[in-house]
Amino acid sequence: MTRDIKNHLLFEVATEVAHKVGGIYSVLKSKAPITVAEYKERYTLIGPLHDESAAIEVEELPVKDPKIKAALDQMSERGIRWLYGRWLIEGAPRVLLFDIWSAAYNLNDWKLDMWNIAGIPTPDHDQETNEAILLGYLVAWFLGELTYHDQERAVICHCHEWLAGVALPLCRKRRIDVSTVFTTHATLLGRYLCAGSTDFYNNLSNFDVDAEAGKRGIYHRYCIERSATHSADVFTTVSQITAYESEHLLKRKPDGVLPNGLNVVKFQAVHEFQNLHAIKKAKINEFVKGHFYGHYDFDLDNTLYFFIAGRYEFRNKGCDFFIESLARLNHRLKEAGSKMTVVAFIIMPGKTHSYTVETLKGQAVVKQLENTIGEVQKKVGERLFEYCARFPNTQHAPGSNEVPSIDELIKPADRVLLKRRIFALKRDGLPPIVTHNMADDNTDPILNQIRRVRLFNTPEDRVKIIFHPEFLNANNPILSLDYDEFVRGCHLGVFPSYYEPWGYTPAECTVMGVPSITTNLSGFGCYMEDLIENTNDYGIYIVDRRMKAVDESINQLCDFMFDFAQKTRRQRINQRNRTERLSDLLDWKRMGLEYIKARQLALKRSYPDKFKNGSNPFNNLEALKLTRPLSVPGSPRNKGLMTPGDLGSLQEAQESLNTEDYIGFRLGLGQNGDNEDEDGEDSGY
Ligand code: G6P
Ligand code: 1S3
Repeated sequence: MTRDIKNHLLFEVATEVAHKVGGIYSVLKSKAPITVAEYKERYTLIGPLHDESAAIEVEELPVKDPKIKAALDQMSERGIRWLYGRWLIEGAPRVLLFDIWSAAYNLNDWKLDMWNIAGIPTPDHDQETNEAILLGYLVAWFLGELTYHDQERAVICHCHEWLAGVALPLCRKRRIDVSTVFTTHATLLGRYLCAGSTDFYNNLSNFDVDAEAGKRGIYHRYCIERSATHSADVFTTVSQITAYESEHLLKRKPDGVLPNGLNVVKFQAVHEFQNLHAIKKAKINEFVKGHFYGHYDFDLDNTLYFFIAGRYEFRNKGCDFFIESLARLNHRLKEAGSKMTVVAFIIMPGKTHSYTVETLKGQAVVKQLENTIGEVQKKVGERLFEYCARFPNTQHAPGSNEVPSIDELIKPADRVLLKRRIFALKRDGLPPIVTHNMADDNTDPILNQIRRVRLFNTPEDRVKIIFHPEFLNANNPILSLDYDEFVRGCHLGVFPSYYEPWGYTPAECTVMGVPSITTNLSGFGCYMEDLIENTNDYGIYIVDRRMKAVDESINQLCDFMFDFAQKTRRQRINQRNRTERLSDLLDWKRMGLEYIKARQLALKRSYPDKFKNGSNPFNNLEALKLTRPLSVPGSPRNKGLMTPGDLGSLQEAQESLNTEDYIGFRLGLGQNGDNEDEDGEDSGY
């Protein structure tokens, strides 16, 4: 069938549309502005309806497009409930959310169909799989109706992750006239195998994938993931390392890599992010004073805040490495007689009951002290004024213009009050490691490792630990900061992941000008290593977890942290400036290019005639061109011209789409030379 390729419709399907669970939400949300700029109303995100999040995130709108409306009306007639509207985020993309449970009456038939058409078994008890099936069948149903009602425009369906991938084998089996892309953000088996004690990367080509999936009770899920991978016109993943993993575990070499970007917001004044660091750090200081009450014997001017954050996957996210290397860092700082204190935060949501009484008390006693001091200060001020202003002190007689003694200003009653507050700061035990009552305190892997390495926040320790087993939120009573505010206030993010297909955490640090440590097993780490020489200079430290033995890698991580702790304030400020300059490299304006290539390749594979003899419906690229980022990146030395996701056959699409033409800028070869000397003068911010 001939369809209009150039004005095609784009649907992106995921379970995290207007519903935050993890990284895919960040991908879709941050990418929305550039995709809407390109597609306007031809772009719709599809996902399952979650009433609570939709109520906050989505504004309902009438369906204007008559063809989409016709398709949805057909489904409504058969009892399907859906919500169409505008996602209330930057770019305001259209969303179509299906109430998957309104289709539950079909579940058994659809499961049987899955078995008949694809040989995929689906056990009853797996709720997540049932939901994936309902969503997949609804999406395929919708696309079938749409392509029947709209025979003019081509349609691209881009599915993210196995949970949203069931529609892909259905589209293929039913010969629905759509072009498809499947992006996996992690493989099921990869996540499971890495979480165990497998030597994953050295054995990638040897795993008996079916048996491994079977042993872990995820065979049916794995089948869905694999069928989505093989049915899509174009198969992609988020990094080279996950591409390699996918090739072995999912048995298809990805056509390309679609790395994750961020919606980089530039401040009017370049130094604004440095000011923000100081403001947010002051808020963390407040919390620290409360947390360590009674043991607050270190100088906050010589204190560094390090942190790890993310989904609580102890080994995959490298929390085991972090704690072990902190213990080694503690030892080295003590040995070196360092005056620095490192407060290391672990922000990973675990099962908890509530904040501990000790945690709440710490903030309360410090607050009380602050209030009392405020009252005394006021009284002292009044007394001082009275004394100085009154006759005869204003006369120039000998001895009459003296300032009052401290005892005249702070009266016995004030002293009693202050003493009471100071006594309230006495505590028997050490400052706590964890801020919450954990549901499984005895078996919690993080707590157990902290116990093993004996980092108990003693006064001698130069490294203190605070485990906050809940995501941060400005409305929390204790550490009342949103995550990004907290990151800004910290000095170093530490993410020594073992399994990390991309890794938004270090990328987010980078765009906020906060140095971070990552590994060469994370998509982000490999991407930066490929792009920049001497990443350390730019505050991107990459631990080698590929070629080094475990002990060596932990030492390397410890070295990075130790060296960082030796830096002067000026050196830290300079390094933050450099880190922040890398942010353009992570902007969707650059990364989004790979999505465009993937879509063009999908169209080319579905409609080869339209691209015959080098012709290309997208030749007039003017309409697609994105604006050049406002500032050119600083000094990263490009290791050679490449696009963010260069790999495999996505190059097919490059005959018609060239990075230079499209994005209009090169990595800062020879531009904006970075002459900052580590010890040189900083510009004052
Ligand atoms: C920012 C502020 C400076 C402040 C510095 C503290 O750069 O603009 O005024 O002195 O942060 O840096 P530090 O690394 O010690 O937290
Ligand atoms: C996945 O989320 P995760 O933290 O489970 O997808 C993210 C978005 O692509 C990615 O950044 C991350 O590495 C993956 O692991």
